Amino acid sequence: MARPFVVDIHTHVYPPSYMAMLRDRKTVPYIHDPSDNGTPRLIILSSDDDPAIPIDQRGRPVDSSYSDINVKLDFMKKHDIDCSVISLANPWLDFLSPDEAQTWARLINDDLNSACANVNRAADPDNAIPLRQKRTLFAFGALPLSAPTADIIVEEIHRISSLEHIRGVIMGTSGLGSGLDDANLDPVWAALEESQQVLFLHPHYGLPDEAFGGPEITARYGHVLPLALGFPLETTIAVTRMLLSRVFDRYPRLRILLAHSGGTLPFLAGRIESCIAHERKFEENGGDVPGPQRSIWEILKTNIYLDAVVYGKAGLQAAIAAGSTDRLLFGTDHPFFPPLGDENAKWLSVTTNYTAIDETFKEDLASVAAVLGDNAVRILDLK
Ligand code: 5CU
Repeated sequence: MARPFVVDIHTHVYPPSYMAMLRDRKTVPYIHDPSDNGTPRLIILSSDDDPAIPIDQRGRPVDSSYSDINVKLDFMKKHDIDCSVISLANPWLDFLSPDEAQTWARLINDDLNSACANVNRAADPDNAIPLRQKRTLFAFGALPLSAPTADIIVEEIHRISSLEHIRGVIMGTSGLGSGLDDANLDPVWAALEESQQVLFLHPHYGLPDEAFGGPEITARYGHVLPLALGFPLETTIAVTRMLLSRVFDRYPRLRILLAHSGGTLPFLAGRIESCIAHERKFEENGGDVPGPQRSIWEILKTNIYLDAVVYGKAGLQAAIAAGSTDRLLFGTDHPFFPPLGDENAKWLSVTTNYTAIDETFKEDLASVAAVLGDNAVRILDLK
């Protein structure tokens, strides 16, 4: 039987222009070049910028895997990935001043589109080879969320709809700065719905250190608490705020891909639904605030797609039970979570996700193929 076609929909880059911008900065997010010419350090999470840690050791090493498309292609080859839908990594353009957001969004989106075009042209100069027989790239664009008006964001959504290799947008949970239940985001939801672009929703901000016992405790365990728990809860909270503010009632055709299998959303959906059903504030229960009209269960099956970046069968089963097999998409989170030992080895962060898919579907090879690539081809219209 032929090997399944594999699409990685969760794989990040910092284009060289973005790396240069981070190098010019001295506050998070920034890149620090050690004075001894050692490997540059990437300081992107607020917990990375701990003044108690010498600056040459803060954050994490940032090598060419973050920005060099050839390194991405090598990684794809090594892990049998045929097609990647690359996206700018966090914190995207969130931190830019209002006057520079639009320029950077255009630059980054054009850079991403050209990077895909160059790779795709090199793989198939005459565009004659079927998608499944070559190694290709597509991309999610970035949005100028700090722009002075929502019109600028809407304009970029429409502009990138016509870029050949862009297949949606990636966005964090802060929205315009006040979260995703902000009514000022309505024009953005409307534009995404109208263009039917997939919104890849990804965490960055995590939870305050206090949620983990304070900054000392967070620092004691490195990235484990912010990444293992802060990221998934951030996503869960963001989507729940969208639900409660009735975004999905107003924009019932939104298409949202949630990172890390939806954080904890599949597992907590029943509890969220139950708390809504028992909330006296809502009109349905005698209060004066309109509550959400569509259930989270329905939204999980109609508006939401989940990636399969959850590193275990239990998480995948929750994602399938709450969503469905045909809405689940393979991803790697490259270049984050590289091997800490032998750098030539296959990445544990990738093989664990492959194994979880195999263990979940066993002999059901059609479902394996769907999650590994066929769903992405259909949902993102890859061709
Ligand atoms: O390791 C990390 O900090 C991250 C990150 O920042 N973004 C991401 O997508 N994955 C892991």
